[in-house]
Amino acid sequence: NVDDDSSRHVVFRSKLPDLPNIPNHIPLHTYCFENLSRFSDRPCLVVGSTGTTYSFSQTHFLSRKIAAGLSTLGITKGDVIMLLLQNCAEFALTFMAASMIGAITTAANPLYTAGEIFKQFNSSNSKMIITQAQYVDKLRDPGEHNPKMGQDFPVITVDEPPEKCLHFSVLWKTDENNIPSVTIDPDDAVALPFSSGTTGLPKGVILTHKSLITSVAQQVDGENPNLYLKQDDVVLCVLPLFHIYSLNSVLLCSLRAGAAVVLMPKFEIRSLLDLIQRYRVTVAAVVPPLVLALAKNPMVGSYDLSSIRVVLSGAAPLGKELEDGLRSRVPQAIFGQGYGMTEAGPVLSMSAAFAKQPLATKSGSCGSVVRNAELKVIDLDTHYSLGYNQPGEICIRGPQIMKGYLNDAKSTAATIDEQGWLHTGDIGYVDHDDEVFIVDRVKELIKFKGFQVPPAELEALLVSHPCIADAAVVPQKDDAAGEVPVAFVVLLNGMQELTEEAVKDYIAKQVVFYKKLHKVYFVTSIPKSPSGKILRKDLRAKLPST
Ligand code: 4UV
Repeated sequence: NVDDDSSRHVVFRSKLPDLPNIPNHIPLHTYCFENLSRFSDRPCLVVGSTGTTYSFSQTHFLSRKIAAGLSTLGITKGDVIMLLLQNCAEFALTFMAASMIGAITTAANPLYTAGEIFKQFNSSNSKMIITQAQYVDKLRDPGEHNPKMGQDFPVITVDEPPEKCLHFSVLWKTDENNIPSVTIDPDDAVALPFSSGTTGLPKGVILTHKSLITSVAQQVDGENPNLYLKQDDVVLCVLPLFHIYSLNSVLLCSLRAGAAVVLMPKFEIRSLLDLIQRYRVTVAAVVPPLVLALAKNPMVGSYDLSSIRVVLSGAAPLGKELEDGLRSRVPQAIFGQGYGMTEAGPVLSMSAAFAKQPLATKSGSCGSVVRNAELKVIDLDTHYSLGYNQPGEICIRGPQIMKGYLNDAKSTAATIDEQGWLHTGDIGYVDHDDEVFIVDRVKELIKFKGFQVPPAELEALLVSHPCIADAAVVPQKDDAAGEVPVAFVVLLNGMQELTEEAVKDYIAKQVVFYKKLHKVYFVTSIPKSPSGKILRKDLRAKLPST
């Protein structure tokens, strides 16, 4: 599976045969609902806590109604709407609805602070927010430069609407036949997740109809799908839909394949186990901290997890010990990893053990590159591509990758090169069995339990403190979270009384829980390259145990 030409261009391809045809010329919703008639009465969205179930035909019908409703409220093609929701049926319905009218969804963590929400809201030029009553207070006092809710943009809640908000039912009052007819180009955006990529602040990642269809097809389509989902599968949706992993590999893949999705608003071990047992979950998409909980929590022993046939872990490195721990709890399940990056559409590689005709895979591998895509590993200095077993930066090319960053041509050009290769900032290698192994990360990004923590965002907040002259944030290894952010801080002359606690508090007030600083080291200067880049490696080397 290696093409080796004279220009030192070593390209790795999937171990599974390419799909002869990916229908990525149609809109995403048409593609996802294409096979609807084969399973229209089967369960599609199952609200775990209440048991409320929407069949595929109901899901399609309600998405159409909401599409008409969004349009009645003034949302038109190219507009962005923001979802600030825990996992719920309304998330899925609204995402599909937006696609139907050519609108774009940007989803954010509902636990974000007002500052974080408005950064994304403004940067994406969102036109409305759909959320839950409990998060509305954060939107009420947006500060001077931000738009005002109710006045500048509507806020819709899926539950009892607080003052100045509309109830979600406004969206399904319109006749579904009133969906405006829009022409959707495969290169039009449909999702706008935010990611800091290899450097800098979070940016809007333009995922088009073509990108997401290609990615879903690479996983679940064809005679020998890489991720074989069947109509009688029950897929666990505990990972947040506002992150691309769950949106793509759980929701969109299940819609396409006709599998049911059991929605869980947030992770809590007892209810998770209860849902797995009650709904006979067959496919569990998880992240390493969830594997840890399943492998170690004594409660697991009292639940029946025998229905699980596939466990897919992704979004952060998974230790072998953890994997073995979970294997002993669910011995019947096939266990493997997926490797994704928001900008990559998102899936780069996935375990071929999940295929319809499964292949043997090694523990620790992130699977084989997805079908109809090219992966190469390049030397960081020479940029030559490397052969088997040689670690370097992983690059990916194919119709699934992002179109680019929203309004940021410079960052786009720094990430996707002229030949169309997306540079991941991950260091890995491909072994002789065409399996991808990730060994390190050269990009700044910190991952706390799979959540993105962009150092540049914390550094900008730190230097906005009146007593701080300079700052750098780097990851420190952590057993429970994988990595946690820690800061190196240079105080302004004469400001020496600023304490570690005060710095931590200052940041904690402005960010979601997983971006909080775990440690602050006061230093006299931040090491930088001649061009002014922070020498993060030098700082990481100063940390205990790394
Ligand atoms: O941009 P992001 O937050 O995106 C993700 C997406 C992950 C997945 C995983 C499986 C899927 O099926 C899927 O649809 C999406 O995490 O963060 C991207 C960075 O996270 C690290 C790596 O540094 C990426 O560049 N990462 C992601 N997956 C893995 C990983 C993994 N399996 N092992 C190690 N690091």
